[in-house]
Amino acid sequence: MTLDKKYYITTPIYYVNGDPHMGHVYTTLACDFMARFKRLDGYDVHFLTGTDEHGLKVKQEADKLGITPQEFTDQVSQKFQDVLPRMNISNNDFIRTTDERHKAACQALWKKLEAAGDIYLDKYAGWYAVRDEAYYGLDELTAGPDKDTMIAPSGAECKWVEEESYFFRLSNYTDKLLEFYEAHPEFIGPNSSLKEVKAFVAQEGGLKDLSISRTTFDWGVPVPGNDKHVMYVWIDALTNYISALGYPDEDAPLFSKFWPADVHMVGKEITRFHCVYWPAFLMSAGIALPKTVFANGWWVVEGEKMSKSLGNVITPDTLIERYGVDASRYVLMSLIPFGNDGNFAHDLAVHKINNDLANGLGNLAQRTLSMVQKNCEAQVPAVSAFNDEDNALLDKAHKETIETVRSKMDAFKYHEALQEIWRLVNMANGYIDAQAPWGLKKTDPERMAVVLYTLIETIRCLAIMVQSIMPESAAKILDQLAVPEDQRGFIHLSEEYALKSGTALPKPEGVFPRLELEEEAA
Ligand code: ME8
Repeated sequence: MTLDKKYYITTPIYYVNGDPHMGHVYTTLACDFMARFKRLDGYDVHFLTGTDEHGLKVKQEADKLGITPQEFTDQVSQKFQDVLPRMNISNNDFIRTTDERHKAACQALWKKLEAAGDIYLDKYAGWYAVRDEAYYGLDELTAGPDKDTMIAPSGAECKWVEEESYFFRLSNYTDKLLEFYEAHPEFIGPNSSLKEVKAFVAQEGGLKDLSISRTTFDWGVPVPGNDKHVMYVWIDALTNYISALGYPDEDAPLFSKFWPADVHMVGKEITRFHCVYWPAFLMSAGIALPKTVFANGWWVVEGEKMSKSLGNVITPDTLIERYGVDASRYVLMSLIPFGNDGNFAHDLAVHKINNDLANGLGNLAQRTLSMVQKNCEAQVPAVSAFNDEDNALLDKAHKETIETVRSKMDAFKYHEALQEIWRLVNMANGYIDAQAPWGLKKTDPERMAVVLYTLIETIRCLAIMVQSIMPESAAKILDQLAVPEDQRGFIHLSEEYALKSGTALPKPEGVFPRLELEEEAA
């Protein structure tokens, strides 16, 4: 039997109206953590990210700068692309909504919806927020600074807009969507998002038809057969998940292999688009639905919402300069339970890094490897018999930890997955203190060898498991243990691939430096 080990994961495609910041990096990193984890677990992974480049806002920004929207969007999209290697993101593709492949896919999808009888032309009048690219109902709005302006729940200013518009018959999908959520509770996570989406769809009177074209600007994908209209930015944006796989060619190698997606990772503010509109479009077009949409919560910084005006926006560079790439990755994924909102504060980050990395895993590796270097002729020590304590640690390293971690990852409980790995770090640090190998050199060198072997074998397993979150540091540790590059997958955690006595080990070097809080605060 061949296992169906393939996995398709996507980030939202980010708007090009601002520079990339910690929030964007967070969702992308959550996908990278999973993508790397699945690859190490033997899956064929396709990991997609990209930029969302159409809409009135982009046009307005470009006009302000006196450049074309295409020039503007080329510049900003490049910034999002440049961040990826800096954060060691392992995406397989980067989609831009200005790519020709994407525009063709949007038009093909549109024609499918039209052929299904779900698109009609009418007039739209309503309160529109350019910032959110969305219309709001009067019941959602509060009074603005003047009579022509209202304020959306997001804080965006809304203006009254009247235009001819194509509509999608979203009202046809109320029951179908509710039935779908009932049959597939795993479609939306976490549970708080599921509840919110269900409540929206189950609203009194059911879903209203959705305006899906604009005539007031032309920076978008033209509606097939009516150039006066460009597509609503969300129908355009959502299509990225299939255009990048070669849609409309449903036999394209990527599409036939990877669709439906295993997970669309999104911020919690855009679940409505991903869990209501997107599945309705796909149902209408007769395309399979993604398996899961998982929403991450929102970061605030030192208790405040990140904003340009407050000057508290944390950029990826700030993180990398302060903490280094791997520690930044670790801290973002371990500070808060994934799915919850969180407060990012530098003192919390420094504390976490020092505690878990410098004092935890780093210290364990450094002191063990130095002892091996000094007392075992810089070789993997010879082993005689393991006792119960050795076996308890080794069993956890070889089998038990990865089993729990795998189930936590599949439930998007990243924070608990990491906690489970650190349970093993703590157990190993407890073991080293209890066994006190430094005292055995004179009294029982054979036992010292067994203890040190048990420890470095545990460190080998730890390093294999942390590769998905801290790829560079893990590789350094695995190099220091002379683990062959083709023996670093989760399958190699088993005893069969254990370190071989007599293997020469290079001189160890510390992998996780301790950070100074005072200096950080300054
Ligand atoms: O919404 N905390 O793009 P966008 C956590 N183009 N995550 C954050 C965050 C924060 N403070 N700030 C941003 C769009 N994010 C659309 C998406 S998809 C077909 C189209 C993350 O540039 C989070 O994932 O506004 C959020 O959903 C995304 O960035 C919003 O990016």
